[in-house]
Amino acid sequence: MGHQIMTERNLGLDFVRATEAAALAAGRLMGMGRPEEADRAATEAMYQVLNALEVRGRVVVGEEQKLGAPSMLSTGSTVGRGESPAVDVVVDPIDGRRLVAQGRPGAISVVAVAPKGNMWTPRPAVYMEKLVVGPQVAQALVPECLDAPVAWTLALIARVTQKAVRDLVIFVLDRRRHRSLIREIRATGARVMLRIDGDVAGAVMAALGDGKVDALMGIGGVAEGLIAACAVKALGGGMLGRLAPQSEAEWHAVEAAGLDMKRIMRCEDMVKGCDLFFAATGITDGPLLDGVVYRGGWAETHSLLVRCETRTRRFMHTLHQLEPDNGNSVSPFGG
Ligand code: VTB
Repeated sequence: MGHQIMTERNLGLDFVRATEAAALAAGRLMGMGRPEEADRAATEAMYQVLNALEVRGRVVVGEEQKLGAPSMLSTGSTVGRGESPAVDVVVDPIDGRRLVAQGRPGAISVVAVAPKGNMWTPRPAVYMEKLVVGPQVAQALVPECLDAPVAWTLALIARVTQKAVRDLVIFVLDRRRHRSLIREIRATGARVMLRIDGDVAGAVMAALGDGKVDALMGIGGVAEGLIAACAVKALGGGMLGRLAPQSEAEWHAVEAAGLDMKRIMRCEDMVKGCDLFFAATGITDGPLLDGVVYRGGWAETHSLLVRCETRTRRFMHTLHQLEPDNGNSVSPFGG
């Protein structure tokens, strides 16, 4: 059974090497103003590690639709050299490539993995609406929260966490489409954490429930949404999601594919069961994870690996020996 195989071998530890490799490759391009190049380097490094694993993996949703170019980790790509276990993977070699290119905080590399068939396949959708909260609020989260006035949802979060509304911090992507959302949040007195990219990290911070970020709200990428659902589930947080096409072409493609745009999904609708791992490595320093540091022959990474079944959260600080000539990791597979 996939379930036992996944946990017996603790696949998560294999997968965190993929996010480390991607971060080590992307970190070299921090602040260089070349987002596509950073993305290519991270994707290639991640692919190499994933492809060397003893799994039969399939990427359920890539970012090619949004980025307009296919990669080795596009939707439907296969990874791994094993026959089993058969797994679904969802990856984002860089969540926040503009953050990397501009040397801004908060870029991370992420992977989530579950037994084959357990992940929602939202293709050809590109955008979705998301609401993420921590474990304390998860039980109180109701589908109405997605359509209710923001003040109502924030009052609910405040009540459950025993905070005042003005104590709350809400993560929102800085986009024109979020203007009225941001206005509504501010009108309640709650505070807004605006970021130009990186809503997977925002979702993870909200789901951690440590009180620093109380919720994530707004519309972001579908791939990031599915990864977030995996992370949130593994962390015991709560999430609501709904497809939110941002162009006529996307709307028609989603409709033609028979996907339900009205359906409000919870984590369980996006990823089944709890045989699930989420791994993330910091690329640039951020509130969730520190970024990559290079020191001549060595590089340091900081990662988070969450296993859903046991809710174990491993925070890993790893030293990687680098090749003297090219400054890459000694092992092409991330050490
Ligand atoms: C978000 C953000 C990502 O895409 O999901 C965003 O977290 C949504 O798309 O880092 P738009 O940028 O088109 O608004 C990213 O920015 C990655 O592309």
